[in-house]
Amino acid sequence: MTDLSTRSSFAVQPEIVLGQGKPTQNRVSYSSNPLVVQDSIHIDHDNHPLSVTQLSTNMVRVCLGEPLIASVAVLPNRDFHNPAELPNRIEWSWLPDEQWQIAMHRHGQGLATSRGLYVDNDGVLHLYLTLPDSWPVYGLGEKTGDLNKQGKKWTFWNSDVFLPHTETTDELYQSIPFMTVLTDQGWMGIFLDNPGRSWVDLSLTDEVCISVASGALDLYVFSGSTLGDIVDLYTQLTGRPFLPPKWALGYQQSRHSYETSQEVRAVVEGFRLNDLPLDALYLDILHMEGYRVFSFDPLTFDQVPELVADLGAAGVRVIPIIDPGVKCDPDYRVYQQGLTADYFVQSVQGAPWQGPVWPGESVWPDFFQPQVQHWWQDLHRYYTDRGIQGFWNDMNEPAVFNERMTLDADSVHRVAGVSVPHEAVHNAYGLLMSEATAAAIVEQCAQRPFVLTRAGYAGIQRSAAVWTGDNRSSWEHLRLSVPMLLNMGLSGIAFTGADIGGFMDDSRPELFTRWMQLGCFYPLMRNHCSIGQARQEPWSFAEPWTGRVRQAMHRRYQLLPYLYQLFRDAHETGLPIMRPMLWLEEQVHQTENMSDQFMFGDALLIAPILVAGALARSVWLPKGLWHSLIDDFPLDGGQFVLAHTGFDDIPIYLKAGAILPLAPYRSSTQRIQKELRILIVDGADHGRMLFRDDDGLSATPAGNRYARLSIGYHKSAALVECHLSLDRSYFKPEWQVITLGVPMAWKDQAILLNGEPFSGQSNVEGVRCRLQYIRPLDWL
Ligand code: MIG
Repeated sequence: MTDLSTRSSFAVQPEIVLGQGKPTQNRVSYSSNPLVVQDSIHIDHDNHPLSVTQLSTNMVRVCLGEPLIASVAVLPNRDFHNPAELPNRIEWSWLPDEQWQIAMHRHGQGLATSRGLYVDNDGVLHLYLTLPDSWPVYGLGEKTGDLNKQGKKWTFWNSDVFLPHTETTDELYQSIPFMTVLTDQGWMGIFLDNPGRSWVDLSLTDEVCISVASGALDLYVFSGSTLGDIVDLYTQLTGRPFLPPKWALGYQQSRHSYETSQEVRAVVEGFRLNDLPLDALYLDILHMEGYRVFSFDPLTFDQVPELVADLGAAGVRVIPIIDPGVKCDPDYRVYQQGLTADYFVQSVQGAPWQGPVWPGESVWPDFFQPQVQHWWQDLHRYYTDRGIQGFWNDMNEPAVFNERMTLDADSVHRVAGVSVPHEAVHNAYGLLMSEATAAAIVEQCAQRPFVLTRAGYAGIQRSAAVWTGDNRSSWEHLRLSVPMLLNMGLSGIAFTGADIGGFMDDSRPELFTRWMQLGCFYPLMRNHCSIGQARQEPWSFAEPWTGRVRQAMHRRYQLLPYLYQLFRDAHETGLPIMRPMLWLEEQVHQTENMSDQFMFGDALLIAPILVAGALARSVWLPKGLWHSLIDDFPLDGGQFVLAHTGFDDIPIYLKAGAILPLAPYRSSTQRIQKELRILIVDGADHGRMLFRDDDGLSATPAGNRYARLSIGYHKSAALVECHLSLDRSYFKPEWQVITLGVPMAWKDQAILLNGEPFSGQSNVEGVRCRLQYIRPLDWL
């Protein structure tokens, strides 16, 4: 049939499977003929009108039924850019037995199909699509298990799961019903936009069933040549990740809870005494007065502005936790205001819906109303007036200490003047809270926001970083974090991390050290631990462990310019920072479920040690040449290698020929970075890189408002020509020296810099430029 020889073709296979709905399900049949208008198709139906719209060459929307609320995930923008040349026409056709097919066309051939819609006795809508079991599936947000999500039924319902997260755990805090599929002929993406309860059932044989409990079955289907194309399209639709302030890329320390300002000061001092970096310190729920949000306990946290200022001078930001539950207390201003203005979620009877959470009986702001978001945003002045510039949103699934673990299904949100039951919009709650929180920072601090959230929905990447909730101090949870964070990255959320060291249970020296060694490659590097568990500040396990931990933490700071570059790429293109090995699309059968190693950008390969006692592990090296960071030894890729490592480090490989922007170690991103290091990894005869820098704090730079440094090199038998050009006209970076670190192997070669012999010292656009022969491990 179709000519599918090229990788760039759209690839939902046109295979129709008829009549397999469960007996309790009734097929929804469409008897009228479709109305076709330009690039869209409509079919009327009393309950489930169907519309298909081509949004771009690579994107089609199929909506069955009417959405209950305007999407909180999808941006109003309709100007999509296509990453690849792909089919450009959709067509509708009836098939025998009232089945229908939606085809995206390429060379006139049908390529996409569905076999119909069913509704079961509970009113749940199910749509079956063919999907061979051999096509691996990625994404689906925050889920346990391996990288490939095939073979299970996944539920989307934001839940506070305190029990250990295991392979059989399904619902977690985030709901991102978006998956990417590696088909026979390229990549496909499917995004279900429904903020109520939904399911993606991949446990069926050669098909997927997508279901929604309420509202519309609103699907976006993407096609692309690469996995990156799909993530690009999805983040065009739902928004790119926000560009964080530089400080948020530093090391962050948390504990439930640092209980007094004295304790906070002592912890910060511990970092200094132990020569460890720190950029942020969290205040968990015990900072509040009786768990009232927007308060400090006056006995334990007096003189907060001084505390925040002193920590600021030490290069440390203070990040308080904010939960959505507002204590029912007639003498409490937040409760009074919300009550008077009618800002809380209602019960069916019309009074504010009440339930128990940390402060006792509480009520929940109805973030679906813009005026409630504004009010909440304003409340943050309590903190921003005290110098605080970052926030932590917890319990925003929302979590309630009742049997349902959340608000009643029939509690009422008012969305654009219409009453909507909580059940139908539950998963959007945390996203709307985080948006109000991010807006507070932008408005009140006039700088980039940093919000860390536990709950979220598709689009959460626009406003918040995400951590994976209450993990445990166990090797299992160390391992679990890798595929979970990789799939979150493929679901549009670039800024993620798991609690380093583990939240519940006591961490142990070896586990903690291995976790820090991995955690310095989490986009979010945050150590957090529960009340009542053993201390796990980085020095808690004494030598020789602290030294090992220190090395990992220092490395994080040396890598910050490279990491910031990755964050900028994520912000501009949606690309994840942690990438699975199959991202490179080589020998896919080998890498399609590789859950224990990953790429950190495209220049570093990280193979964490995930097993107790292990001093060696096997590592898959993709094609090309790779330099082990431990011994600077070049290895040929396209094979597994056995990497020996002690407790001091984990296997890390640098891609031959790569150029990495690095920095000397600093104890905080707030300490001046006098030098920029440019590391050229041996093994290639040419390379190029563009590095852009800015102050890392003021509102997201657009257009030209960066310093730009471009670096290139060409190597021939006897000569290396390097080119370096710097444009500081829009921003003057704080570094005054650029050190070009070149391979030892270049020692017997003549090196030219911008056409002149380069022996050691030079000057580029008023910035001193030096040459150094180094091994990567000298700088990392
Ligand atoms: O009911 O604020 O996941 O990070 O330390 C538990 C106390 C509430 C859950 C969060 C955790 C936090 C804890 N919170």
